[in-house]
Amino acid sequence: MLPLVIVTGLLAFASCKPCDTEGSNSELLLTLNKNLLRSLDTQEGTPNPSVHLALRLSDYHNVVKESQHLNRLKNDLHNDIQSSLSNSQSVVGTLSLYTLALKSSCYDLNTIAFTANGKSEMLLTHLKKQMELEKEHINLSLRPLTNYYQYSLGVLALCVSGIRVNNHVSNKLIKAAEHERFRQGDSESVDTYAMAGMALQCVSDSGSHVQNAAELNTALTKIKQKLLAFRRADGHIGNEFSTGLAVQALLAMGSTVGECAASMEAMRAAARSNTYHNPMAISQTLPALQQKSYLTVKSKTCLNENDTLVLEPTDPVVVLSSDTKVTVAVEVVTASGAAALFSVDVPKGSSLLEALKLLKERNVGFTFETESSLWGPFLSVVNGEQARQSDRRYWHLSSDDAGLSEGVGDFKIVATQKISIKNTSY
Ligand code: B12
Repeated sequence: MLPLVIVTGLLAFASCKPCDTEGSNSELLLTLNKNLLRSLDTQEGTPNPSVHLALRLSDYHNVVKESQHLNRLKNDLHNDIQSSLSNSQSVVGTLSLYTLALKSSCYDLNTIAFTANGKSEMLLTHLKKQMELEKEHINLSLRPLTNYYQYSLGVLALCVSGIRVNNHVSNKLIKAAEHERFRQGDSESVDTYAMAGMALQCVSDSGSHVQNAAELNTALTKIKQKLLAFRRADGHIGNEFSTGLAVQALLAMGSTVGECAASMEAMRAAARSNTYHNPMAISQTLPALQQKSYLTVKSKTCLNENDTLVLEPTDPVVVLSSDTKVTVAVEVVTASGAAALFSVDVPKGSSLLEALKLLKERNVGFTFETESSLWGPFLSVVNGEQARQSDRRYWHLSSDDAGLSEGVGDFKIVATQKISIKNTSY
């Protein structure tokens, strides 16, 4: 009898192995999904449209929390965009994410309006106008007012909302892809290739771009080749934070899930090691892991949704600061090239932001300011010098000559090291 039990047990174990992997994968996705949902309650400031979009694209929902968040977007984010529009600031990226978020909740976009120059017009009319301004700027300087990532978001948002994108507008994106103008700082921007790929695929699917169909196809092929060429040995495309968008784009452009398997596994491995703790990072990765892309918004019906996503109460996390101290040397290089070096001891595991705060408190001549953004605090002023995005400058963060792949809020100091903060043009 005993051998039979053992054989049966072994068989059960063997046959369950593949489903075990699937089981642990779906558990991982559920954890990411819950973390994203939890971020709605914990994140301060303006509600995040990218988080909303990812929650809405997910297979599992908490309909009550999602509709409460939709209301917050319609109030708080809406007011933010309205005041930027009133100050004639370019908001094409935020406006596009807001559009995608509303559309992902199947909200009637025709009921949303903004006022500018004393005139109230519909959201999509504003988006179209903003895109025209961006396009004019490209005519003048080969660059949009904002960047090609936001320009792509604009094309995507108009397209998934069923608006025919002006040929001149999409042509600028086609040309930029052709001439490899998608850059972030001094390197190519994988995220931008991905967003442009999704935008142009939508335009291609809509069939409205008959005039230049051949050029559109060439651009799509080029973007796909580029994304595949950015693949690293570990499966990530670009870095850990661009892989989600890159996989979304590849799926949208017709790659099979099998072709993206290595990148999917790379993202799962990164998720297991808690790389995606920033809600923004989860929001760009989770759709890809669930084999979706932002293009899915176009056909979203919001019917028969699985409303089973619930948050278990969590014990309050007590973060004990480490007794071990590490030293951070902070080098500041201003626009004129003048360098200054500061140093501070911090508990191991502190964020760079915490280290900079400690340094500031010591009154040794180091000061800094941050601006809030969807990704968290963006370092904008150091020692009184502002690196203005309007002048196409920013404070670039690096360690040992390699650019940090996270900002000041997320980057953790785990060993004694030197961080360079350099006023750089892009
Ligand atoms: C364009 C871009 C930039 C431009 C933005 C200016 C411009 N007008 O073009 C510049 C070159 C300044 C830039 C800088 C940096 N960036 Co950047 N950037 C992007 C990109 C491609 C698009 C951002 C965007 O327009 N979003 C759309 C709008 C609607 O959202 P938004 O939040 O309002 O956008 C603003 C902020 O996101 C802010 N911003 C841009 N990058 C970063 C990075 C961090 C950490 C923060 C807090 C804010 C921030 O600038 C945007 C425009 O005003 C994203 C790609 C992505 N997947 O999101 C990477 C991305 C956000 N950047 C990234 C990084 C790492 C940086 C740097 C830290 C690089 C470095 N080593 O110095 C610095 C920020 C340093 C600082 N001073 O705090 C990572 C963030 C990953 C993470 N886990 O935090 C991303 C995801 C790229 C990647 N795959 O690695 N970036």
